[in-house]
Amino acid sequence: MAMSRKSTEELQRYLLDGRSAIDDALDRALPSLGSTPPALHEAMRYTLLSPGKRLRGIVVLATCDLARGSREVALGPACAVEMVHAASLILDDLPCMDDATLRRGQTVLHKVSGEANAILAAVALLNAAFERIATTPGLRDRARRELTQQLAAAIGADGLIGGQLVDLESTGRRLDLERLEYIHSHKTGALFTAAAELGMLVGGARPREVEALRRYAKNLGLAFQITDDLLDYSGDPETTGKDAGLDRDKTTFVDLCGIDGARRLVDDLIDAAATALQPFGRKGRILASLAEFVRGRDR
Ligand code: GRG
Repeated sequence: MAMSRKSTEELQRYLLDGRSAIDDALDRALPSLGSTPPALHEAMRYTLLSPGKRLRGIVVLATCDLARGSREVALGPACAVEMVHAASLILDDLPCMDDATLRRGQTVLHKVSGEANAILAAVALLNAAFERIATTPGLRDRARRELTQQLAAAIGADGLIGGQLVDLESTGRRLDLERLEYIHSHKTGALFTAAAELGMLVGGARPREVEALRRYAKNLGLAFQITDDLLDYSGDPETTGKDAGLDRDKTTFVDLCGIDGARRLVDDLIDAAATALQPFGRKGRILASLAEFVRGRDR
């Protein structure tokens, strides 16, 4: 469904504000350049502060806003999610994984700092993420514990790491739709779902709201990955800021469903995400617009 001009403008403003609040908070969260050891801090900042869309952090802010939580408090978990995401990009780009050359419009970290420093920077970013959760002011003990647990679970064997491993061992093999969905709901979807869960925990959402927003995030995360497959197939590196054609040896949604079939799948998932928001009425409009943005994204 095409968005009205008013919704588009409102979302653009929300994305700009959210991105700039998250960028500032990320900058403040890390030791400044030149801190010891300088090479490590340079490497951490290189990927973390490069121009990402900050969509996962924005999902934390938007789900917290929906539950009428404090934006100030939500910025801590939003930064944590973006730190985990940046760590995963650094590792994913390594020669032993996707062997990428371009990320966020710049040369991948391991080609600038060497593989060893890139791996260390990724591990340091993961630690910085949990430090954020531990030090975010204004959280009750129970919420802090649950935030820690949700984020750890999203990264682990039943999340990004598990999905990535199955993705790597499936390279060069023909997969069916069920296995492909497993890979992507873990490798990509898990962090979107965690982002929504973190935002709801900060906002103190009620169980029925949590259930609905989990459904929203699950559909959004998978739709996001399918649009990523489409962009790998036909996107423009000038616009996406990353290599095209890296999925050449992998089975993608485009291989299994064709371009039109993959687009239809995205439509179905975005429609399901919008349906999950219906109980919230107008309060859910930013998240609904965000889903529309994912449907039409070119970067
Ligand atoms: C220990 C955190 C950790 C991970 C280890 C390497 C790995 C396991 C998982 C890889 C996960 C991964 C990179 C999935 C791809 C997700 C994806 C579509 C990334 C692109 O996201 P965008 O477009 O990127 O939101 P920007 O640059 O805008 O942030």
